[in-house]
Amino acid sequence: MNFEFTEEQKMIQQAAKDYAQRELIKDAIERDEKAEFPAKHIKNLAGLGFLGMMTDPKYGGGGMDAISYVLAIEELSKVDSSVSVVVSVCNSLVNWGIEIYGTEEQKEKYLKPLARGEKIGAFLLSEPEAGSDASSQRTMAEDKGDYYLLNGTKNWISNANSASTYVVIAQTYPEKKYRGINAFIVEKDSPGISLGKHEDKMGMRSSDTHSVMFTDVKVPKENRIGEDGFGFKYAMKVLDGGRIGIAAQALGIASGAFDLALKYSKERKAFGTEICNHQAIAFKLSDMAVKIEAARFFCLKAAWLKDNNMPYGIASAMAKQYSADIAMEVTTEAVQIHGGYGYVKEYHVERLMRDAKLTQIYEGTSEIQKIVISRSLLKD
Ligand code: COS
Repeated sequence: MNFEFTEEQKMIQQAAKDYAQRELIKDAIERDEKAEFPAKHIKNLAGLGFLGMMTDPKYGGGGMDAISYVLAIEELSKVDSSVSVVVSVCNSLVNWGIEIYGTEEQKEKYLKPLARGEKIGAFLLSEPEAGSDASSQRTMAEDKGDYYLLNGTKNWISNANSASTYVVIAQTYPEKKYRGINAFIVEKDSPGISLGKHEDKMGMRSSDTHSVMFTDVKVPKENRIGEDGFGFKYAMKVLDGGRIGIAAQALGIASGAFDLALKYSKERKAFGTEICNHQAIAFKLSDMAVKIEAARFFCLKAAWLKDNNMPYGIASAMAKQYSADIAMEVTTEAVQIHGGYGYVKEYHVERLMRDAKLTQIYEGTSEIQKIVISRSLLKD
């Protein structure tokens, strides 16, 4: 076992840290209040190569490994998860699947601009009645010969407005259930696509979340990804990797809140001494640090398995469930350590606590991760 990062991994970690601590922090509170998409930062991060960091350089990406991805997402998420979610969705939910399962034509036309960060992607799986129960797709993709006709509604779509390239999951043969589902690359400006209102969320407020409606949208046959009926497995495989990104995001939120709580506890005095000298606070800090370190190991192990072409679906489910759950615990304690100051916006921790909640919900709730993990335990 080698716990040392390579020079390249350390460089990427530092670049993400520098950007987050110098730039993202400046307007994070304001963006959260206004629920404003961080367009300027996404453009800058795209320029630095983060949106396609894991994609093969042959297709315009950075060719970096999943460990580097975890390190970068953690650093960005210490400050603003509404930004890191764009990096995660583009790399894991959109680029990776097209790179692994797409045709050369699809990679040329769609993956290259995505990997170069010229375009943003979105992944459209969830529906009003198919969130956790992802195989109950109601969006229809009717086979019309040389094109598919898309009709239906997708919900809770990150990057829905800012993306140009959608990957849409839809049902073609309802009688075949999950074996009838397909995945498609759909251009957002196709006639028949309309957006619902921007969701007014509790946390990650400046990420760009909308519902998306499809009315008789024509999708060329050549835009289907993989074999006919591969869409559900495609979505599951893509989510296996996506969950590493969200686990790293939860880890970042927790460690960002911890850093703030540690600093505050060394400055704030009560009963004649800095509050970190009170055991009630010191033990909280210790518990938080242990949980964060465990989450970091989970995230890095899942990434390492992926980098070494070993099965990583269960490891990523464990990483996501644990990291998301401890992010909620750690951010709650960070607010507690700050006392009244923790409850006001200026100190950032209340925002991190609100952001943490979403990591227990999206890309598979904590309960869904337990289904994935327990099924693997009970198999044979
Ligand atoms: N990789 C590859 N194949 C997978 C897979 C994975 N990670 N998970 C399931 N499959 C396959 C199964 O092997 C099965 O195929 P076979 O019958 O050929 O063996 C098929 O997919 C159906 O699997 P299963 O019966 O387990 O499907 P379920 O409907 O029971 O759903 C869960 C399984 C709950 C795990 C799935 O629906 C899920 O992940 N839900 C959450 C979705 C989610 O994250 N939503 C939020 C979206 S935000 S982008």
